[in-house]
Amino acid sequence: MSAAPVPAPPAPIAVRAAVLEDVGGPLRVETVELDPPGPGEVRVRVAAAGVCRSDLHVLHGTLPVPLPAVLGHEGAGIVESVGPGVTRVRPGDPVVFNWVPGCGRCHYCRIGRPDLCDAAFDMQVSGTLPSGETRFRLGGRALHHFSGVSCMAEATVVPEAGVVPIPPGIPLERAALVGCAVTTGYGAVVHTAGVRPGTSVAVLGCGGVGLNVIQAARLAGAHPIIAIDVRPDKLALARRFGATHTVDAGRSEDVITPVLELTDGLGADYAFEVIGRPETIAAAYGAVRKGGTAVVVGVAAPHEEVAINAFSLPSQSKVLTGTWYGRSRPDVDIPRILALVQAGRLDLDGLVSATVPLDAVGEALEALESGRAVRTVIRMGEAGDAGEAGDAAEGK
Ligand code: COD
Ligand code: ZN
Repeated sequence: MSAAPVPAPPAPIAVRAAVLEDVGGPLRVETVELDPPGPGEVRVRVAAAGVCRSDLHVLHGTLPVPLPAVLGHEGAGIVESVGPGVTRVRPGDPVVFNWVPGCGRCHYCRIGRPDLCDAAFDMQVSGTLPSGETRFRLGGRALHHFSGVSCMAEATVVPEAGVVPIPPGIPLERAALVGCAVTTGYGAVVHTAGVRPGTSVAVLGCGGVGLNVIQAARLAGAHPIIAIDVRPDKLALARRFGATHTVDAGRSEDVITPVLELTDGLGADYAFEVIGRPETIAAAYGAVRKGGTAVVVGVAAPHEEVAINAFSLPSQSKVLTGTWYGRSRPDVDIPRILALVQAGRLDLDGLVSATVPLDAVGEALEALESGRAVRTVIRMGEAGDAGEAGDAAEGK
């Protein structure tokens, strides 16, 4: 009598991926091994990845994560295979990546705050999947995952909760941006601040995320919407996304006085800091009226502190709060945002500065760093179509 044959374990596949070995770079595109998905995991053929400033923060070490790692946390693709126990998606499903995959079991998930999920946070810190394992290898060495996504690669393995299924037919090169920039900006306005029609909004920092704060504020009916940036080209873009007034912070460091002037001397009802610097966080707090709300979207380096006048806390009763991934519920928000895009209420096309192949990821990060690019989209598996990363918004 012979034992039943044991099926051979599925073989890893070879994929090209953007690998960061050390802080400071270089970020190299390498051919790496990718294991099949384990229990509760999904392998996704990546269609497109957006280049976000947080990837740049990892490169510079201001967002410390375990290295070496495959970067990328904003993207979309098609499910290729699923591991044991996966029920929410099937091979062939189009998905957007969710970089805060709530575990559904911790205190924060149970109270309806998956944005604060302990397991998702631990996963980001450990650079692994929730199992504690990694699925990428280079030359026999394990590579870490970034935010459980690592989508600057032709394919990746993520936890089941790290993908949100989306309706078929939506261009994945645009849906990719909903994985971070759009959901973060929209959520900051809709969930964290709860902006009401007719209220005033100031936005400090009009990059990929800040422009989405602006267009969500427009959607919420805010007026005025005051855009503040050091770059005139970003301010021009901000107007296209719904800003009614602009303040050039490159001309004067004092951005509070212009906000007061535009709000009858009161200050804005809401201010959003979308840069990640102590000075601009303090300016956002200073730019809101008594009882108003300042929302910090940007993440400063871990050692930095913000000075807030102690007397103002009780006497002006302002709310100073933060938002992580726009305090969103990605399963609900991502399909909702895509429906708004399809209805013409939110703009994704105007965010895209260029579309490039994976090999141009280094140039795309440089274009973001220099301020030339808003979002560069990396199209996997084929040549890009828009020349140099950092050109003006495509077709605009
Ligand atoms: N005053 C006004 N504007 C400024 C100033 C200043 N002193 N300094 C820079 N700016 C402008 C820049 O000109 C630019 O337009 C904008 O601020 C920043 O935009 P981007 O496009 O460079 O950056 P985004 O929009 O891609 O990202 C912004 C974040 C704040 C989200 C990001 O930098 C961040 O803090 N990331 C860490 C948080 C995190 O991990 N998030 C997870 C995924 S995003
Ligand atoms: Zn991001």
